[in-house]
Amino acid sequence: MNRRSFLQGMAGLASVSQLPLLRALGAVPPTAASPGFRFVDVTSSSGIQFQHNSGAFGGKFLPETLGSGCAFLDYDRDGWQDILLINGMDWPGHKQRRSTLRLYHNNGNGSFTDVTSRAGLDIEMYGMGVAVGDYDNDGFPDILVTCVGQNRLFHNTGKGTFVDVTNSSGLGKRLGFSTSALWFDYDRDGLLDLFICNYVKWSPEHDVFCSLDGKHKSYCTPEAYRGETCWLFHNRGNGTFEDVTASSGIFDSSSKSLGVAMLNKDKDQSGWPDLLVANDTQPNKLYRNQRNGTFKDAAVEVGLAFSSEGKARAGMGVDVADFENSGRSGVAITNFDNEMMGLYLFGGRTSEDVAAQAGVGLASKNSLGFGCVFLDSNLDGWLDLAVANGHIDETVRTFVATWDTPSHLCCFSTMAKEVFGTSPRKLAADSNSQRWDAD
Ligand SMILES: [Ca+2]
Ligand SMILES: [Ca+2]
Ligand SMILES: [Ca+2]
Repeated sequence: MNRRSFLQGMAGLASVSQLPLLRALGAVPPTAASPGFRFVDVTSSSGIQFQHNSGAFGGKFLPETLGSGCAFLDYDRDGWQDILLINGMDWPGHKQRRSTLRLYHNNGNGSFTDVTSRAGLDIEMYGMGVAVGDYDNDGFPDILVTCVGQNRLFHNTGKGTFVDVTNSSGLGKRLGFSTSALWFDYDRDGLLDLFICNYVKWSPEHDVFCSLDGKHKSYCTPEAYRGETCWLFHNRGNGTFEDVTASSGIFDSSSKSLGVAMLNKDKDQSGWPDLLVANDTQPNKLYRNQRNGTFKDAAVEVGLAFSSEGKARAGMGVDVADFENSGRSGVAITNFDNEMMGLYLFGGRTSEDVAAQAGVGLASKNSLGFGCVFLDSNLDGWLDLAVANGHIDETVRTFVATWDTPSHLCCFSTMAKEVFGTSPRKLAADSNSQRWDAD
């Protein structure tokens, strides 16, 4: 069943008043055991006032269903992690307000100050994601913002400001619907290269009419659009990048990519990094680094491309970590509702999806997952998994009881021991983790 037929199927079910059946089938939030700690929302008390603008005006443009990313970065190198929040903007012809990304400086006392204008980032763009990396090795982190339209590269001057170097760096004159991006040094020359995920071929002029009821417009699933290749840019070391998408073997115009994560086989991160790309309604990719500037997709052989039923799921977010503390990598990939998350463990040349055994499968089946991250939320030495859930279309509210799905925090501490039978081995507290309040 594809996403559209699922949504239409749900519409059909609801039209014969079977919502109680949906609830009985498990479309209710799973009960959560107390993790033994609490998160407290300090957004407003810390001085952060941010509202995301998707530009939605009723036209139901596809990019409104995604976005947007954010990053912790210490842009001024004062030892305190600052916050960057990416934003969209109003669509052409429907301009009502100005909205930009926001950079918040960490004051070191639990509060933040909006320094967007001061930093030179008060620029409108339809932002989607962000990747932070020091591409010129001057010690100051630089910012790549993925966009609908033209992606933007901002060089950190080291004086609290940024300069848009998109065109001079060679990243200009490329319009797309970019989503996630990753800085990584695939050829190990000491210079960060740039991988950018693209979703589908879409523009306001080529928007497709999709409808759940045959009358009113709804958001299309990606199946309505052709895919688009991801991009790989090699860092030349002189402030410019070379597009090596084709020569590196990355080119694939069938992909509809939303998430990317680096997979490093060596624990000390000194190896040749591979890439994992989560694709929406298309097979996921595992780009194996051939150590000669090229990559080879091994997702099908390894068993990451499809679900265990052989279906391409709606891959969204992806994260990689050794969540077993066993020395082997694990991968989490979020998917659409009515699809479980993928939770893969590598063993030899293949991987196994252990989502169901690990308790993540059923817990995630009725929710639509977007971003996900492994984190040790209670510092017990075991990585937990946090998943941001949502939905793409408020029309679904009528049909699906889990429209307002809460985000998931799945505690793997218990699972690793009980399900995988591994002996508890504590990880040292990660001094490099991004703790903004330094406690
Ligand atoms: Ca700082
Ligand atoms: Ca830099
Ligand atoms: Ca490099």
